[in-house]
Amino acid sequence: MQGFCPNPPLSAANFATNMTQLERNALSHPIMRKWPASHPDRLQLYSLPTPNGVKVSILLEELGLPYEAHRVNFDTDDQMSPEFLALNPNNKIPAIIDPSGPNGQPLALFESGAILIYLAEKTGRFLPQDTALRYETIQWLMWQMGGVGPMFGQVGFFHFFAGKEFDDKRPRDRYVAESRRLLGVLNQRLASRSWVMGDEYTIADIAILPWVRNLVERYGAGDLVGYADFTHVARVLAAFLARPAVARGLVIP
Ligand SMILES: N[C@@H](CCC(=O)N[C@@H](CS)C(=O)NCC(=O)O)C(=O)O
Repeated sequence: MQGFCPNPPLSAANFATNMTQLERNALSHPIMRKWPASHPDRLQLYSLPTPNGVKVSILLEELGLPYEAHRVNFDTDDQMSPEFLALNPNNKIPAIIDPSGPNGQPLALFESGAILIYLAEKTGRFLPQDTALRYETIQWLMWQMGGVGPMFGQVGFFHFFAGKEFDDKRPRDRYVAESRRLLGVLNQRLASRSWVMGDEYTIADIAILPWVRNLVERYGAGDLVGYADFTHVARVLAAFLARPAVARGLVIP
């Protein structure tokens, strides 16, 4: 499997007497050199509490799966290190290694949407079993991945991060308008529902709501996008943030 190498494992944990072959395979990944696994039998998460990162930590907390979280520090460009790039050549968090993936083999995975689907399918939770409802959930998850994440992220750049210094406000305004449009779509969807999929809380909520929180609370773009108009979004975000697993996941790792 690409990314796995035959180098001798470096962690002392490798020499634990009752280690399975599976755990040895997972430990041979280059990323283990920089972030050694204390519990190689557990799912390994490489992340940071950003809106994309917390999607996975929140789902893991909701699932109660045993896992080990490693912090990928952007201040020291950890995401550009050869060890991290061996797991995600796209230099972005979150990424995981599941030592007991499909067919009992380790599975390395990046892209938060793919990780959410994988974990939901592995556990049979937070993704409806019914085929049509399952695709509807994935549809909203993809809506977040293709729309909400990139657009809200650009609002963050042009309003909160370095781009706020730019005199020309046209790029900012373009992303603000698109973000407002997306919030309107979500508001309409939630007008008659408790969660994106109705009564059932799913990975679509776990993908979308951390981005809404970030836009308003971290980027401080609430007034800019007219957040006060989106009362259904605000109601559902409050319900989301009240979940104990969400509160825990938001600060991991
Ligand atoms: N589509 C990706 C986006 C991941 C992403 O943009 N991660 C950001 C943090 S939220 C990151 O790692 N940035 C570091 C960099 O670009 O160097 C996903 O959903 O996993």
